[in-house]
Amino acid sequence: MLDVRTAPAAPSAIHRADYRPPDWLVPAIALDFTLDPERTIVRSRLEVSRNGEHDLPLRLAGEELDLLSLRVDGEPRELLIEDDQLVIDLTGATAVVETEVAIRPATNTKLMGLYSSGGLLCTQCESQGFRRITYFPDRPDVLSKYRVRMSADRTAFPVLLSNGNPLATGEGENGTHWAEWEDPFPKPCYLFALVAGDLAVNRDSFTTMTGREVELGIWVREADLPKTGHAMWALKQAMAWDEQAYGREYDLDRFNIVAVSDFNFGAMENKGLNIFNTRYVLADRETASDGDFDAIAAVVAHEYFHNWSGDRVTCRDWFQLSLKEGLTVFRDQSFSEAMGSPAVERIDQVRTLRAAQFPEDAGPLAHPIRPDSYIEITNFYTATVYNKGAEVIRMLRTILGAEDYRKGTDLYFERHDGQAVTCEDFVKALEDASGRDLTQFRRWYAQAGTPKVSARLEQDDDGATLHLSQQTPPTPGQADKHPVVLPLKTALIGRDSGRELVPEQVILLTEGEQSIRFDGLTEPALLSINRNFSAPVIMDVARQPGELEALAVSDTDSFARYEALQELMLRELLSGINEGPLNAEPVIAAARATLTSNALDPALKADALLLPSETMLAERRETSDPAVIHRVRDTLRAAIGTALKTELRDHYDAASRANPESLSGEDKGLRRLRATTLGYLAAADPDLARELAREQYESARTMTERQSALGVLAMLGGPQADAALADFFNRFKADALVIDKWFGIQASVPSDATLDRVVQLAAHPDFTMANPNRLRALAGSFAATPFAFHRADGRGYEWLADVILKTDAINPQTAARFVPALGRWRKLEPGRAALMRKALDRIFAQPNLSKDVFEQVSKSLG
Ligand code: B3K
Ligand code: ZN
Repeated sequence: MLDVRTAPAAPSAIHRADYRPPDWLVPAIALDFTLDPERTIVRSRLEVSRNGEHDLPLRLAGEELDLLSLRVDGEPRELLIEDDQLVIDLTGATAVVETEVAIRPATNTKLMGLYSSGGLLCTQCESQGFRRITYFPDRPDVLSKYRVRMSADRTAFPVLLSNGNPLATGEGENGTHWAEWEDPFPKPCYLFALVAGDLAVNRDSFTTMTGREVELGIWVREADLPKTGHAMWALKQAMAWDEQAYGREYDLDRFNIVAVSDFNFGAMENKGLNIFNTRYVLADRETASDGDFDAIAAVVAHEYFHNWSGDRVTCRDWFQLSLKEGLTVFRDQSFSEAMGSPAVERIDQVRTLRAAQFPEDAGPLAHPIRPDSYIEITNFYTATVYNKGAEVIRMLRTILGAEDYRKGTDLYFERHDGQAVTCEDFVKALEDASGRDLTQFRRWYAQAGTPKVSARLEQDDDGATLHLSQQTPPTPGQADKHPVVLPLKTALIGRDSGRELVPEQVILLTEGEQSIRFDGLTEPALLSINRNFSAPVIMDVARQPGELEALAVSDTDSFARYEALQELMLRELLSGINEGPLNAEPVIAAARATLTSNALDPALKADALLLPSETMLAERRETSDPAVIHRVRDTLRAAIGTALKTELRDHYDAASRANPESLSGEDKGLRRLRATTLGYLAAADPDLARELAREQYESARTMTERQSALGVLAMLGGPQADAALADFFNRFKADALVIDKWFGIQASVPSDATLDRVVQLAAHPDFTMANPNRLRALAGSFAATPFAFHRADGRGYEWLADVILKTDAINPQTAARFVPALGRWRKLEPGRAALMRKALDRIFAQPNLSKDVFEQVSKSLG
């Protein structure tokens, strides 16, 4: 007998080159929801129109929908479902298509479509969640005007919100009520949103630059209302900044934000109704750290800025995701720079890029900011599309200059308002407005991998010649790379005087190799290059002994000063890791000069003193043993801590003057410096640090102080750690976001014992895989702690593989986010590499993997 069983077909890839415009458009849609967590009925009425000359049927995507009825122009139709699509033959140029479906929000654990979270009903549609609500051509280039009616039980769901402006409300039968909303702006279905629940509101208003009054609302659980002030402040700042920096005015009468506790990522820019992870809304001094406050302002601004870069002008297809995400990240970064210290912000941005994006660009999942293919688009919400995408926009601004860049974005918004467009359309608008040729620049959209740039300044009697070269290593599917356009902000600093001998200029490196001549130098010069990290590259600069130390105190660019000390530390650490000499003296001297400098503010000192991360060190080597990296880094940390103990202690004590009520750069910087100095003291003198941390924990007036003290105590271990962890838990047990910290801190301890602790914590009554924040706090923190995760016995990998498999069964999108941690095996010594591969193989062998996990695992094995 023939065995007809075959392995399930591997999910297939979708290619950018296969894009075709939609066969049918949907200019208008009316939705009617009878809301109930157990069974919600969705009636939809689509006005469809044929797009061009063809006789193709209308195809509507649907997923996990129970189709109850279908009518076309009022007449019932037979149901024809092919591959999750409802296929409808239509004869005329237009038609009215009505469907009725039932869905089950209460059991929707994927958190895509309409789902239930802490008694609320809410939606998440980007990228392809709308098809889990109703049958629809679920693609971003189909733009429709939405009219939405919702009815629900009045007691359980007193508040009913959707996109746009409210039209009417009323009472229904059996204790129900209803509301109608209308959004006048055509939008793709991924921007649809609805929220129903028992919510309280922080209301405020904003007057736009043309004098229109916008009603603002931040909707949360009643008890959380006092924690919404910072998000509201940030929203109003962001609205004003976007008017001034980009000429963008808000366009509806209402702008609402809702916070929900079960959310797959940070927040979502639905038109007029942003839905947020509570983590990026709720904050007060006792429960949120300075980092949390800053992240809230950045995310609130980011989602608000999407109103123009994403909503008014949207993406033609998902390959263009960086069109809205890269641009919007760049916009939120610029906003944060304007609100705080530009140098501190830039250092943070670069640290994130190096920690998350450079490894991605160097690994099996490398892809250009505009990918060419995907199996599951959700896997492409990456640091590459977002953060490298933002770097690409930043470079465009550097190349064009602020004025032409602004002309370009003005033209882009004006030309494409109401359209779904491509990255090419954006570049073209900048090109047209500035008159600059950006042909070669476009390679940034197509080519993956982080360019490596070598620089050497050759001095002679008349001046100096700067020799530059660039090279991008091969990435999967892209063996040959071409030179890209690199704007390198460069200056020459007098070695003796510390003056700028050659003031900052932008050198455009466009060739594989290039030389630049500087004449008439009056003294030996130090090369200050890629100032403010003007290009997202790995620099390799030929340095004479003493140069980095000199730049670390005298460079006229704050970022470059930071970078000089980082580079000095990096070189010593790499020498130690390569079993060469680890000479701590130059680093100690430079660290001392930084710590005691009068010219640096506390935040810059705190940043500059932090050693390069273990991940960054691993990135700089072909393969490595994480235990060796950890040991060498710890050795240098202890050496610095011991040599500078007095200065560190003085700064630690002095930094306690930070005003707990204040979020100024100075006060945040002092708190940051306190954390950095305490970290060094912990490496040098654990007993002293334990005592300081205990005192700091007990007298903490802010979460910033309490959290950093707890982190140090947990790292040092012992009864003090247990006592503080128990206190922290009891103090904050009612606050989910703080309990996430409690899980995260314990999972981040670089110790052999961490895995066992993590296993115990996974059995804690407050742990659940169903809540992405909680899961990330435990599994994400653990996987991001190299020494704990990369155990020589491979148990860390096995544990994470189990988490991925279990999570995949309930929430594939979130499960797939953990796979990249297992994709780094090529960078590990052979023993760990084999164990990591084994964990990946085990995942891959499971039947019924989601597309999300399948794609990430198959590419990681690659
Ligand atoms: N656009 C959303 C991200 C949606 C992720 C979907 N998998 C949030 C943001 O980038 O603003
Ligand atoms: Zn975004």
